[in-house]
Amino acid sequence: MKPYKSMLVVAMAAVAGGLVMVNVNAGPEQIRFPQGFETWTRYGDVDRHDSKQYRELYTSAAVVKSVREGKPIPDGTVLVMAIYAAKLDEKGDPAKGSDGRFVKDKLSAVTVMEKRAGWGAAVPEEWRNGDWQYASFTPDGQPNEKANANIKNCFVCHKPHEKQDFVISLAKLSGTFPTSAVALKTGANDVNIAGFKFGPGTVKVSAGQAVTWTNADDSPHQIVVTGKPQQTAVLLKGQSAGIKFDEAGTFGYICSLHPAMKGTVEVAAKVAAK
Ligand code: HEC
Ligand SMILES: [Cu+2]
Repeated sequence: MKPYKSMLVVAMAAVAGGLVMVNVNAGPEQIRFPQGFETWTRYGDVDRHDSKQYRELYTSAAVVKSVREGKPIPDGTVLVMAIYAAKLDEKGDPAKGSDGRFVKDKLSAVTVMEKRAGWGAAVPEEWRNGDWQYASFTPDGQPNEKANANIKNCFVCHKPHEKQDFVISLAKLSGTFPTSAVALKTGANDVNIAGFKFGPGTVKVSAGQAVTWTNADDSPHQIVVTGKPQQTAVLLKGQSAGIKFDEAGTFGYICSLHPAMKGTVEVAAKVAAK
């Protein structure tokens, strides 16, 4: 049994046995609902084309100040992501406001990450995120039991962002997020990622050539070739990366962060040199 699970079981057994509940410091139950988060500092927002959501990111003014001064994210930091449904147009696509951004509809969830010295110890090392813990709440501030029962998913998805202390929106927090639009690339082996879509959806190359992906979205993306141990790093806005295809064939790929994003690479056999 995984240590993380077993601690929960011990806690439940303690309750069942009528013993005094001890704080096992194990998981989402340690994180309190961030009451009044709407009045905290909003350091960013995200249009999610894939899930037709609009998200707002909040933390304390002190954390924003400290990170903008180049300091590490402090102990005790609470990051809140409020997830709203996006307003939809007649076609069912997210409507855009006068600023070109999604328009928020109803609040659907409040997710939180909180960092406290020692909290990481209860999390199995394979998916530990430093001293961060995660929790999800319903719009009325109750623990989202279903999401919290699968809390490992939060850790696993944030884990590739280890180099930025597991905070995916760190560039927004630190005020270094690029605000200008990314120039789309037009080479034969180029694929642009814009609006959570790969363009072109099918790219044709010859064996031995590389395909280069460029991320023009605010959200990060990561290419993973299906059934192969080939993937790019997580690409932040404006970043590019290539994958070389040595064998002829048709290869599917997805974005590991948004698995509904799919594309295809058609690799033709190498043409013999004339
Ligand atoms: C499928 C991958 C994925 C999973 C699973 C996931 N997240 Fe995230 N999370 C993201 C991405 C990507 C962002 C950046 C904002 C965006 O693009 O929507 C993010 C941002 C956040 C933020 C804002 C701070 C930051 O890191 O940028 C919080 C808080 C957060 N997630 C909490 C959670 C919680 C709690 C869970 C589990 C209930 C969870 N996340 C599960 C991908 C994921
Ligand atoms: Cu993606």
